[in-house]
Amino acid sequence: MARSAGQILEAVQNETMRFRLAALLAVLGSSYALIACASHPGMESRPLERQAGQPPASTSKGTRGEGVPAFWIRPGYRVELVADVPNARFLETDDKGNLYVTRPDAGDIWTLRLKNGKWQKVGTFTSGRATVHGMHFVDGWLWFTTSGGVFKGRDTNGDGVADEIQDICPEGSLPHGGHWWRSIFVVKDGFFTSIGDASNISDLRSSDREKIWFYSLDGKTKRLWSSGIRNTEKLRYRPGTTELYGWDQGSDNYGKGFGEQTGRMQPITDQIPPEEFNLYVEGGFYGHPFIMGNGVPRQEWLNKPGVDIIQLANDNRMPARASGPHWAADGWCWLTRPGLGADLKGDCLVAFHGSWNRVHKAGYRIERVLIDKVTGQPIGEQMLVGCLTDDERVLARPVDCTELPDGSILWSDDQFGKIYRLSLAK
Ligand SMILES: [Ca+2]
Ligand SMILES: [Ca+2]
Repeated sequence: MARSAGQILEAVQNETMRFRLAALLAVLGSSYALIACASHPGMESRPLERQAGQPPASTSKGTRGEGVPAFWIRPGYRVELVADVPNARFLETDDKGNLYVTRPDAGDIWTLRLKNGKWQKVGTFTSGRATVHGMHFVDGWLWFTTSGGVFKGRDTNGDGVADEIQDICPEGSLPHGGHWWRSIFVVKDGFFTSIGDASNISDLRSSDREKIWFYSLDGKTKRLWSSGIRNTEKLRYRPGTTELYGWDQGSDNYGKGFGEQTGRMQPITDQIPPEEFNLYVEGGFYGHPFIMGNGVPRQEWLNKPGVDIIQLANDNRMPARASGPHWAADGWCWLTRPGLGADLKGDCLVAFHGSWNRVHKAGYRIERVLIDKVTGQPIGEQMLVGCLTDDERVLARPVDCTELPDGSILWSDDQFGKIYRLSLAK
């Protein structure tokens, strides 16, 4: 049957419509394919997120001294560059105006003094001590650790070089390797030191590792203080109390067993576990390697002989505060003076070294932890200095912070070998 002109026109229109529909479906199909790929392992992880807590650079309203990179600085604060010290790790001051800086790679401790607004090296306190790290100055002695020992030294003629050093725990008497950053905190009748996990999540319950020990002052006897820690690099009492606090670094690659692609697509590991600000009580168990952060079990320990995960979870003491995932809390200090503002006195400052086990970097900052003035509990956090750019470039890796007599703060950066001073802007 012959078709009318109208029928032919309709057929052509239908064909055109079918073609358009097919084209539209093709476009939709490829879009769907793109969406599907984007949520599939092997493709990119989620875009740079603000939930990591890094505010945009444009909101930085603090002030910077000469030579200070484009840090994010909270309004009302100032950061100045005050020393160049390659591999600067932990910081400690004494009662004579000296600043000590450990350099574990070089194996020495530098002594610096303030001259014309800069901290300048006056001597090498001690050398030949690979992995030298934690320090505490008490009653004229600088106590310090290596991975394998605990020592104390003093400079009797003021040249910044130790004239006497005593072995408290001789080199090699503490376990080397793994998390080797040995803490030291000296009190009236002894000292605390911590020994971390040898790797990521080892069951080392029957060894000296993953524990905080309390030693007699001569190092000859020790007793267990706390267990279930992974890597706590610094311990201190909360001012005016004998509450022993420390930051413990959470474990890595939690999501790997669920099928994540490490470094590319790890949405579980990126968020879990948090870093822990722990109140370490005698006899307390803090979960590692079985229980993470706020009570999350690691799946690797399910149905393992000798591992009663429910009992371990029941025994676990929760963090006083759980902070950002993989932010890597190294050193920290209490604010005992009102130098950063009257309302900060009694708070804690933390140097977050920054993540390696996240797709997008996080941490890399000096953070204030607010302490409730009535209860003494940590109740919140606030970034004072951020060391990542908007596009995740690293401007510094903070390691430790310490309070000066005027209440300002010195903090170290081991990536670029700098020491900065944080103070109220004038
Ligand atoms: Ca000397
Ligand atoms: Ca814990």
